[in-house]
Amino acid sequence: LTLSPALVESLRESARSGDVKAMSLLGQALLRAGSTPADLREAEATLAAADRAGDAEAPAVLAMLSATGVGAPRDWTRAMGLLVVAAERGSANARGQLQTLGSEAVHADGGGQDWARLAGSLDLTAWTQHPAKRVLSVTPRVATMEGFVSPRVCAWMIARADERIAPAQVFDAETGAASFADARSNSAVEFGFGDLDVVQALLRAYIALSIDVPEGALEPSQVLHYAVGQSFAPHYDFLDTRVPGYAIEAATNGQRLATFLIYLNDGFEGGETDFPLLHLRAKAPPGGALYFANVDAAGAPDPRTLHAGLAPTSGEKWLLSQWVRSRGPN
Ligand SMILES: O=C(O)CCC(=O)C(=O)O
Repeated sequence: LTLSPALVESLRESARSGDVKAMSLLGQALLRAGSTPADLREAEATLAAADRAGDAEAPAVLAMLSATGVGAPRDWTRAMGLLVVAAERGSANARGQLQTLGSEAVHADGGGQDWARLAGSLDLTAWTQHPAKRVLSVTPRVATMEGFVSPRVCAWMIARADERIAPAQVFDAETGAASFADARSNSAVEFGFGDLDVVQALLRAYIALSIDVPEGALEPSQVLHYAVGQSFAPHYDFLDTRVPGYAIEAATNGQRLATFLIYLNDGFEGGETDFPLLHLRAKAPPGGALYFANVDAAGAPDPRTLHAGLAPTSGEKWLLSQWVRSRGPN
């Protein structure tokens, strides 16, 4: 939901005159890219007013704020409680999140529409334990983690991405702009702050924990889609600091230390992540993660990390791609 300034202003007018839907939409629009601290405060106040007036979506957005810890300390219990309120008022999004996060035992027991029960069954301990890793290469570090997330989380991420996927772009160091290139024939969607939800907040926290980096070092997550024949040609994820544009980017937002991939589906052939210089081709079952360092022990770009997303030869491939910086933005 990205709106022009004129539309935001007209929503503000309607919200002032007590239009609850306008309050909720205004709150959501204010959380989109480029929001200032003042936008955030206005969004919170507007969403809280919409929530008090019984809006179904506002509590789901407030749940996201609680889950990300933006504006107030992170509070998972409050976030889940707000999702239950939204679900009970009919929010399909909140219902989907609770079904994604609830335990399989509750689903098996017929509790798949029991919002409070689903919320209560969230196993927070499982999201805060380091997953087991299998090291495929020591230097540069390449490792897999089986069953990193559940099939329900994979399905949720595919559905969120499928709503607005578009051809992938590459970052141009000369102009600093994103552009389309033959090197990437696949599609991609990036999840900015306003696109987040409780499921994604948990996922991002878990990724950061599993590789021992602060959450602030995670770039916006992306979901990639490859149809048969589509690929991401061999490339590096580190910022080559010999190129002035990348040096500025690395100095501003940190070097891209690592790449964390989650395979979201199966039913495709080919489509491995290929490391030609390491003679390694990796692919994980759905929910499995593949993680690799892009820099050496001294933090310098490691050219051995050259890698490609190979084209599926049948089926389609969905992948979550998480680039990790050396620190949060300056
Ligand atoms: O699709 C793949 O397997 C690789 C993705 C990739 O290269 C990246 O996200 O940097």
